This record gives sequence, structure tokens and C-alpha cells, in this order.
Amino acid sequence: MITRPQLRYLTLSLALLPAASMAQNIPQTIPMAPATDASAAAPTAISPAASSAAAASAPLSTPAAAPISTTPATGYLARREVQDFVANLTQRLGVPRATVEQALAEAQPTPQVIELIKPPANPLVRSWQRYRARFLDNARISGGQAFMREHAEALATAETAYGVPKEIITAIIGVETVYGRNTGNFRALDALTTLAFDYPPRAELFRKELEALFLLAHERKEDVRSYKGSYAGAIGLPQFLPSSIRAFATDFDGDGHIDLRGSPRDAIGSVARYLAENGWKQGERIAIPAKLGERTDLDKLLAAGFIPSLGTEQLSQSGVSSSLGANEKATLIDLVTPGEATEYWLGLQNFYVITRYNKSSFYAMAVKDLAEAFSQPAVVNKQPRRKTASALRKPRRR
Ligand SMILES: [Ca+2]
Repeated sequence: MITRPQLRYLTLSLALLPAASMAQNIPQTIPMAPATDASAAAPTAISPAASSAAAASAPLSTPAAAPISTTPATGYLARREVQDFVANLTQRLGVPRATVEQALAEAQPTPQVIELIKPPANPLVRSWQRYRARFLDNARISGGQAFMREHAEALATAETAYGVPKEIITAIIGVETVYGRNTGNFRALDALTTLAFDYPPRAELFRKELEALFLLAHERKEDVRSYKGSYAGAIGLPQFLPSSIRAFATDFDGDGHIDLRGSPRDAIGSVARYLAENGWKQGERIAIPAKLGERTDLDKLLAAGFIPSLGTEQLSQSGVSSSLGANEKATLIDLVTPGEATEYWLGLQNFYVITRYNKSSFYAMAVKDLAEAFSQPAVVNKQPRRKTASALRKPRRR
């Protein structure tokens, strides 16, 4: 189980800000249809047979599915915004009303997830070296080497299929969950319902993810209550949110089910597919060192943002030299550590793609460094020898 101090540090996994390319049909607001359908169809007659695709494309073509509530409006269900949510999910997206209402009636408000997702009251000063040290530890380096041995064939197949290096796939799974050791034990329904309706700062995002969870369960004919994940509803070895599972997860072991929690092979294929579909360029570099001249116009370059847009000419005009190719574009990355010199890098397209997984330069650089560490000799522990392994595993102090 993940400890709270660890969780506080983890920037939210995976595409909490989903890429615009995700083909999710998620409406912002749906006009509330008056509940005038008084047909007496028994709720049990609602057919689950309609395929999700059909339901999503023509949800209004099944007027026989009567939106009659059989579940007492208690708890979340008693709230107007939850009723709006239910109406959208059932009337527009075609998920059976009984299923949605029963699940939401059972959903447990979970204050712990709000505590965990809140920014810390006393935020740490950002420190690249401290961040990096958390992810380039023995557990993740030697654990990654073992993961690569154990899943060599799946990783090679994924690399061939999607063009993403096995080290990068492994590093993401290592950073996210230490190769499946910390996938989270919150019921996704509880976590997402709580965040969707009891945490206004992220309500819009998490209502979409809760909606995606219901659609996911409906499409797969699974119980929406059965999914477990992190406090943010991220699921499995790669910590995919429900919308990302629907958009990018793949049944890479071919058993007919996508299981990111129980099948490392499904997780491997899904991470590779996620990166590939977000624009990974096979064989290209991720980031290269940037050399700053005496008079470098840093602010202007840093303001260029996450998307690589800077070419060699613009960089050299601003006082930055590098091995960037004539046709390559980059973004300037500053990795700040208080009391130490800032590291400057140029992030290329593949660096940007890793930030699609988690929108953080620290995250993307840690993934790159961890991937490179797998091919290094066994990690040399910088701590005094006397310290025990368990002492080293203790959460770092703030
Ligand atoms: Ca599978």
C-alpha cells in the first residue's frame, strides 16, 4: 500500500489532463431532459445487449429504456448535480439507469482521496535532484532490470509493434507503480465519485473520468464497482485513468480482456500504444544538453511552453548551442535544484510525448534517466553502507 507521504509527491499519474487527441465524446454540459417518460417498462427489462459503440453513437434510439428511478435518492443520488450526471450517462450515453443509480447509491464519500489530491499546505521548494532521487532508486533500477528480463518477449513485441523502446515502457511502469507494487487499493467508483462531486477544483475533469468509468464497465459488461486504483482513480501497472483505458489500452496478451492490473503484458502493450498514439518518433532522441552562452535570453525561450517549437536558428540567436539537428524542434527545459546550478536541456518530440503521460518536465526527465539506468551496471548505493535496506525505503522527509 502506498503511504501518504509518497502519494503527496507523486504528481498525478497519466494524463490527468488528457490529450486533446483522445477521441472521447465527452459533452461539457447536457441539457437536462425533463423526466417525463412514464412508460412502465420494468427496470430489469433493460437490455445490456446493445453494444457500447452502438449505444454511444445512437443512444437516443432506444426509447424503451425507461429512465425510471428505482433506487432511493439518498447519498450522492439525492444531489441535483449527480442527477444531471445520471441523466447524461443514461439518456445520452446509453448506460442503463438502474446500473448507474445502484452504483452511485453505493458510492462511498472518501475524504482520504481529497486529502491526498489536495496540494500540500506547505509546498516543497521544487528540486529536480530530490525528485530524481525518488525515482532513480534501487527498487526502480534493479526492479526494472528484473522486469525487463521477466517480460523480455512482451517488451520486444511491443517495441516492434509501436516503436517505443522497451526501456521507456519499463521506466514508465517503474515510476508509476514500481512495476505493479503500488497500484492502489481505492475502489475507483468511490475515488472518482468523491472527486467528481466533493472536490470542486477538479470536478470537471473527474466527472469525465467517472463517466468514462461507467462507460468502460458498460462496454465490457463488468461491474463498475470492481475496479480498484489510486486515490485519483488511476488503474493498474501504468495507472491509466478510465478515459485513457478506453482510448489507448490494448489486450496485448490476447486473452479477450484488458487487464492493466493483473496482466503485465496488457500493461506493456498499453503504455507503448499510448506513447505511440501521442506521437512517439521511433529511434529519435528524447532530450539533449543545452549549452548556454553569456547572454542567453532564457525567459523568452522558457516561455515557449511544452510543445517543441524552437529551431537551431532561434536557439543560437538566443545564445543556446546544442547538437540539435537542422530539422529538429525543441523546447528549453530548466531543471531547478535549490542551491545548485540549474540543468538546462532541450526536450525533443519524444520528451513532449512523455509529458503527455504526465505534464511535468521532472517526470519526463526522470523517465528518461531511469530508462538509461537500466543499461548501467548495478546501482552503486551512495548511502553509508551501514544503513539497512528498510531504512532506505522510508519515505523521504519533506
Ligand atoms: Ca489481456
